[in-house]
Amino acid sequence: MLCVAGFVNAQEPDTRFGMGMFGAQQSFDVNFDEYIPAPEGFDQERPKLKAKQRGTVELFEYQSESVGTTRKCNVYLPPKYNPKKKYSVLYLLHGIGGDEWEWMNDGGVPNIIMDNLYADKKVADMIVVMPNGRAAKNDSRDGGMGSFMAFNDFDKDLIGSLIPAIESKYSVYTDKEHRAIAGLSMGGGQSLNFGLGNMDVFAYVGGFSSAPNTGRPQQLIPDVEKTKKENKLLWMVCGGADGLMSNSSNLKKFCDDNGVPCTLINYPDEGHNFTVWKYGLYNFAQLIFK
Ligand code: FER
Repeated sequence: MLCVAGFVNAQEPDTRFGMGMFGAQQSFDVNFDEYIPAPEGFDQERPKLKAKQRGTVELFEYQSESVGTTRKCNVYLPPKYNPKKKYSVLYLLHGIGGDEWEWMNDGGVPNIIMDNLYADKKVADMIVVMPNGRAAKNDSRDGGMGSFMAFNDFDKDLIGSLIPAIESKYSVYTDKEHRAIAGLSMGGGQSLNFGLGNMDVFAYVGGFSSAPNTGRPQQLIPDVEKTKKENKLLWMVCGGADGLMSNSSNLKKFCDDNGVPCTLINYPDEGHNFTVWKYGLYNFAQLIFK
């Protein structure tokens, strides 16, 4: 769909940060991709699913060389996870106020979304790793905006310690074609920065409502031809009433101008919240490893 350079009316200002920056009227000079609503119930637990049709989520600890501590992440193992098979890995990152529990405990229901996608045979076999993206000795939620540098530094922990630890514990593929990274807000910026910055590690990259930590387009894509060749998916979504849209739309505009395949969906009238992020996971998960 080539349109939507118009005004979007926010209904309720989003108060996630109480900064009044989410929910203003906005106009966008960018070509959005078509918004197709997720089917009803995509994020609802299905009582009819048997135990063996449900995945499990377990806490995993690893030694971080760059941080110098033992760090934690949550790992979703799909229904009937079988160590005799091999799985792809989606690294799914949280926002500035979150930690390794945010997706699970703050309304993201990633296990339910994934269980439903598995039941409907809409996803490739994958595990989902939900790390703590604040690479600091104190990686608790208290850090807030003060942990900007710790978020920035997470690539060293992710690539140097977490990925190898996941690959030694779980039965997963170890090449870029079987690795994806996506995240919400601060984690969306991290995903774009780390994913596009390490195309030998991640072939699939997703940013949901990406925050101002997102690199400038020319920093993210310094070599257009290389990105076209090495990246298999660059996919974004952001709420139309989210004041952070420009982080996504600037990248989308650059990609369109330079012929780099890139998706950006404007979630109509939505703010900075899990409605958008659940939609992001639901769609992104179906596009990767295929
Ligand atoms: C900012 C606004 C929002 C910012 C970060 C965020 C670093 C992050 C939001 C989130 O993770 O939910 O100006 O600057």
